[in-house]
Amino acid sequence: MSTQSLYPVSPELAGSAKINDEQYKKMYQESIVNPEGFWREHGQRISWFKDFSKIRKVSFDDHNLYIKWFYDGTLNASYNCLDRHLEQRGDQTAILWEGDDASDQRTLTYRELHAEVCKFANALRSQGVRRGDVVTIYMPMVPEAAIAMLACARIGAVHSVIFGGFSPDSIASRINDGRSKVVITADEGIRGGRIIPLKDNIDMALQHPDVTTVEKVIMFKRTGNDAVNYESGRDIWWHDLISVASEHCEAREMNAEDPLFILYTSGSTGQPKGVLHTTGGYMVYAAMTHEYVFDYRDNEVYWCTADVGWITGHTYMVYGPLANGATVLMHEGVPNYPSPARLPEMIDRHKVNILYTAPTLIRALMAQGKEHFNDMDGSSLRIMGSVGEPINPEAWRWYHEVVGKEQCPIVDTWWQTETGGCLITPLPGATDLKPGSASRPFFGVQPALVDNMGNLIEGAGEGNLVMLDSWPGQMRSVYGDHDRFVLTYFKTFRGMYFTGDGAKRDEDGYYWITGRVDDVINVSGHRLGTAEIESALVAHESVAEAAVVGYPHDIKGQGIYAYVTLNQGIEQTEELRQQLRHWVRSEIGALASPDLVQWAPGLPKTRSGKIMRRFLRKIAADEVSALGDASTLADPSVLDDLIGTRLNRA
Ligand code: 6R9
Repeated sequence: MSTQSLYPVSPELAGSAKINDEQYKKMYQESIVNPEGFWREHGQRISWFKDFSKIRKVSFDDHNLYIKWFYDGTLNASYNCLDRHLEQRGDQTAILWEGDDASDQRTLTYRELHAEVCKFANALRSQGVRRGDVVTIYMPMVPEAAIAMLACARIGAVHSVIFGGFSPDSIASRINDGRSKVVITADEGIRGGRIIPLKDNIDMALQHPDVTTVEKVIMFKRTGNDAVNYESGRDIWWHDLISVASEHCEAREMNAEDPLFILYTSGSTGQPKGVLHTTGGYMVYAAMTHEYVFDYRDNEVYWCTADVGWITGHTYMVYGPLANGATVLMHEGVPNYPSPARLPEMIDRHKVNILYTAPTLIRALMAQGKEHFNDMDGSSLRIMGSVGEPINPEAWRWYHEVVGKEQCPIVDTWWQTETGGCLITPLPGATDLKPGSASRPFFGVQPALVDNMGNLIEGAGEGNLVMLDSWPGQMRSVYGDHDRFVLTYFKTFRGMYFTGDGAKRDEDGYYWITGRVDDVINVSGHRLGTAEIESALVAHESVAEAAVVGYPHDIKGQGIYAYVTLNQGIEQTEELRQQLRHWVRSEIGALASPDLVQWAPGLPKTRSGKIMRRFLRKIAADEVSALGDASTLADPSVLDDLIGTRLNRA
């Protein structure tokens, strides 16, 4: 890398930040050489009911796999986010909320948030929710989403948050997998001026014949639309429940390894899996990474634009910042609605110090022009973050220059639902930045690159990204299917955690994530399995076969390109193409709807019938001049046909 593309740590931050480069190197070294001592100390950053004496018990051996952290300690996650702050910062704002319509503003102090969580925790108990029960949360971005999560944690129930963009079918399979008895939702949500029929979606999901466990649906009144269905006996209004609930609710003493939540995420095969996180290690890791990665300081206003339905919304909007006593800005809508000026306006209105967002938003803002930022003061802003997908250097520079006025370091944080918190990330006072690189590992994290045979690659090079050892925030299992956990993450490369990503490492030891190496695509930072979309497509009566790949998309990072073979006698019409896009939207959710649908009379297959996706990826990317060796295809002529009718042309 040339030094021109290096953005060194500012002398001011090197002097004032919580961690400078020298400290980073020293602490990183210690975390690897003496993990027991390192984590014994840092485990203390959260409050324990009963202190731990055991630090870690880990084996990545696929025949005998176990991962435990702080495992004889007891604690409560909600206590850590609320009770322990009351004395010091009871009157400090915990959640600063702005509605989709900017005239809607609400604040909750730590004391108020604590009271609301206690009331709702009692309400959940009154509905029969017990320790270990899975509670499904399908909520808009309102403080009650966080209240619901923390209330579950308070009584030892396990929350399973479903992103508001998922369809009734997707909700049904998640409820079913978790065997939830209680669902928490709202009448409707509002996002970017559009109404989201949350309760209608839940009603439809519950009509699904497979869904038999749900007894109660708790509904928060957001819009107050009278037309929303209310089924007496099953449905209960949130406000009715809390109006009779006590503000006193002791936080339940949980073991460090008791489950805290499940979050569904897509992989390369099958249905989305329930990533299981436990309490102690997750909380330590969430709090610690939030403090160091954002150089978070007391009393700062911190804004994470992620939806609570994703892992970023869990770790860096709820658990990490609240454990650290931060003031969290929560926004109901999207940061570029009603215009791109919404983002700078919100930063100035709330004097935001730390902004954490996604490359797809930056690219969308970039496309709309920097003039929307002319009136921005921006002087409060100190640190900016990026997450969800690789950030291209152009977007990085635009973010740095236009949003950060060249004053704010960008932490490009690489991590996954499975990792619980950031694994590869710059630290603002320690890391010289290279646009496009997530840079170096966080404390205790041991990334490595391996070739396809599993051989370690030393020095500068490129390969599959793996982790050689555990960190406290690591997922512990796939809910209800531990074998799938072992198979998915620990069998590809024996004795290592496989991330599913590819990466390069440069001469300085910086990591550059190149993207997924499996059949997962990343659309606007949302993970989707191509297999899920394919199975939705083939479930349509007109479709015989489908293959889905990602292709480069200016705003979304990747778009969804579907090759569809229709059943005999079905006509290839524009109408059917639209129908299929809508079909996938209703089967999975709008985020999975294919951008491009190409009719494919045949798909490139080997003689044994395996679809050769690398050809399909190249055609979708409009890279047709060097397709590579097609001699193993059963019928190489299908390629000419697909190339001839390809849809994404320069
Ligand atoms: C936190 C989150 C995980 C996948 C991951 C990778 C991609 C996330 C990234 C990044 C490059 C970054 N990814 N952050 N790629 N640079 N800074 O996004 O979790 O939804 O599970 O997605 O996202 O491919 O494997 P999740």
